[in-house]
Amino acid sequence: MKTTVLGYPRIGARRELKFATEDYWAGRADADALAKTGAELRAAVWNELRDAGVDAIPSNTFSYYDQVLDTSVLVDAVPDRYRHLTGFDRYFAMARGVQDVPPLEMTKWFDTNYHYIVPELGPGTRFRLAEGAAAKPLAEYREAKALGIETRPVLVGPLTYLLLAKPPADAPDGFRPLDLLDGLIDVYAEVLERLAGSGAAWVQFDEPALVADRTGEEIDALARAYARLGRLSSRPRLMVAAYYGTIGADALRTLARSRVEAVALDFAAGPGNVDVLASVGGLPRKTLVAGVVDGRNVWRADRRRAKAVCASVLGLVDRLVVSTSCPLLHVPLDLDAETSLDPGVRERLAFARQKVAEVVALGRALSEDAPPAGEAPAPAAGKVDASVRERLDSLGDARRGDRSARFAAQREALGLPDLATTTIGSFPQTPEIRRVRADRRAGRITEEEYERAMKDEIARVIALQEELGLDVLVHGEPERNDMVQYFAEQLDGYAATEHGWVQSYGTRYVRPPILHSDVARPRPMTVKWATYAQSLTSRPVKGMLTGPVTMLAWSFVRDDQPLAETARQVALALRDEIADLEAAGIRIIQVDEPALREMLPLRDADRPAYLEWAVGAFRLATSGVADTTQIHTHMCYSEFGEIIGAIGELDADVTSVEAARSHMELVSDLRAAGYENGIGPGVWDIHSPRVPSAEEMERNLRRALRAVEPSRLWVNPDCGLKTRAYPETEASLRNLVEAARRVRADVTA
Ligand code: THG
Ligand code: ZN
Repeated sequence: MKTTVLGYPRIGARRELKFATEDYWAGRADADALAKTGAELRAAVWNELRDAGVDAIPSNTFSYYDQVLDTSVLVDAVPDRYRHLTGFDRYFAMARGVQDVPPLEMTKWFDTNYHYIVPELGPGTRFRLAEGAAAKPLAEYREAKALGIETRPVLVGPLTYLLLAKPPADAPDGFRPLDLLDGLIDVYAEVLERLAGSGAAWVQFDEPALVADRTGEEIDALARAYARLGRLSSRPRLMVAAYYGTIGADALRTLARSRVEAVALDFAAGPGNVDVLASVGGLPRKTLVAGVVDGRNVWRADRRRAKAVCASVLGLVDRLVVSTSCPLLHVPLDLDAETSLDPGVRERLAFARQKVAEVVALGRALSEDAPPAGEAPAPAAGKVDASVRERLDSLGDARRGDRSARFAAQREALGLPDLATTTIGSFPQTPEIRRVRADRRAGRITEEEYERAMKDEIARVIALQEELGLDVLVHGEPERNDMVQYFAEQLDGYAATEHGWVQSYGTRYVRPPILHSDVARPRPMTVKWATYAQSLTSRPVKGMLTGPVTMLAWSFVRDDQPLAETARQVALALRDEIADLEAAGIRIIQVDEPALREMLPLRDADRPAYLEWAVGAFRLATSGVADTTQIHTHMCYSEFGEIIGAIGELDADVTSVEAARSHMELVSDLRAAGYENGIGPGVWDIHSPRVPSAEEMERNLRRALRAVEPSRLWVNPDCGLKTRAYPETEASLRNLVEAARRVRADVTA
């Protein structure tokens, strides 16, 4: 049976793309040097896939920043503010902005931890095929061909591209990017004709938008788009890939009736695809590209299960091709690069390189002439911790007592003023702090020296906050790199990688930890730092933790038990940590859930169940404390939409949110959704180096006071300060405290 993969990591084994790009940005290297690194990385991937024995090799899966941005450049959807620039400078300006020109918006790609650059499409947008290197799918196809490798160019599908786009702020009401479909199809048609002219036999259109709920109108657009492309007299064969979930029956029926020659479905994230396929009568006369090797997670494939899926759909299609479930963009490149993984964990894992080998092996095993082979054993399951399971069984559904009783108890115990001031947790991570952490990792300093340096930094940050006059202090988190990584390193059941980088956006990558077994907390994780900070001041110091949902969202998670169960195990570890913090005299504890919204399922029907376990896990973590202990949470986005009701259900005593850019609207939105506890709408947008004036923050606070009483209004920046520098941090916090004082004087007068 033939084999393919839908895409491959593009960043290089040693993150060559990151360093080449950042060198270009810093002026340390020119455009030719960056282009040369790009060409080397592309050639390495094509050669690797060919040598591994993959039958159909994709191209145009490379990107200097993001494949959606590449598409905008391909079809010349370039807003006027970037048109004075050319080449890489135009491209990167769209992604990151330049002096006075803001970048395009960036947002999360479906339910992954990858972020794309949002196309800005208005009524005036005129699509046109770009020339030269900007016509990237053509250029890459020819580049591979010149190396003797035949490839299948990958394009962002027209429907998905338009559904991900947003109109500019000045577009007339009612305008939708989808209105631009016909013009976009003209350009895609030209791309197909040129690819055919160059000899391309196939193209792949990525349409992950088809695994979310779609309206009848959107399905009509899908039908129209592929009908027009299908009718072209000179074109490659068309494969439409719908990954990250189960395709809608109406979408699949539309594709089944179209002239598209192949459909790729995701049998890892979308087990429902077998039924949908049967319900529409299969894909007679078409090829099914069966995504049976999970492209989103790091587990070795269960060969028997993969074969069973293939067998169950064989009769429904004309031809079957074995594939990964989605592009391999979301997994690290190579397990062999890891030297210190526990062998019991390692044998359960497969990264991108290993997944390619799995696809090839499956293809061979499924070939009719393959000799019957001894079945590889199914991958082992995670280690069970009986005491964790027993405790979780006995805890059941945990929640805190009456919220107004808690409010009164905390007023009394903490003695905080109205409009209490605080920060979100981290303080600037100076080069010196990063160096101390690196020195410790490399063994250049002793554990005592490391601890001394961290304590000195904590003391400095506490003194600064006292001097600024903040009411609730933080220790500043100098000991933490990535917060999820920091906690994962200290929990049983989690493994860390050395080189397992995955692109998050542009040149920013993360190394998600691997949650492989039952989670337990062998010892306290943050108590030492928090109590040291508290020993230096009489004001309350907040303990800082990362919530269960975020701990899962930014990790590779087990697939041998429901996510909800894993979430409860993480929650139990946090519950114990919170109990230890409380016992050590920490009176306020913040449990951040920045990823609560990110994990929201793509389909409406799946959302209530998700929110139920997500909220339940948060409550399990936070409900063990006395009424006098105050629980805070923090979320870093301004569009709450679907989850606004769930915020109230979390039942934190105080919730801080990003609100600086939306002018405090969120405060009344939260109240309208029934949220009655404390609110800290960020009054300083920390994503920009700008120092907001006291007057500006004062205005924001007065606006917020229209929806919330002074005793429940908190004054804080809208996110942690680790990416900021000290000069703007001090100046902004000084203004923040001043703004709170002025408004407080008025409301208490
Ligand atoms: N942690 C994790 N996932 C995340 C975020 C996070 N996903 C969403 C959002 N935050 C993504 N944002 C970033 C921001 C910065 C970086 C990565 C993702 C970053 N990475 C460093 C780099 O690529 O140079 C490496 C960091 C490191 O050494 O670990 O700066 O906060 N898990
Ligand atoms: Zn934040």
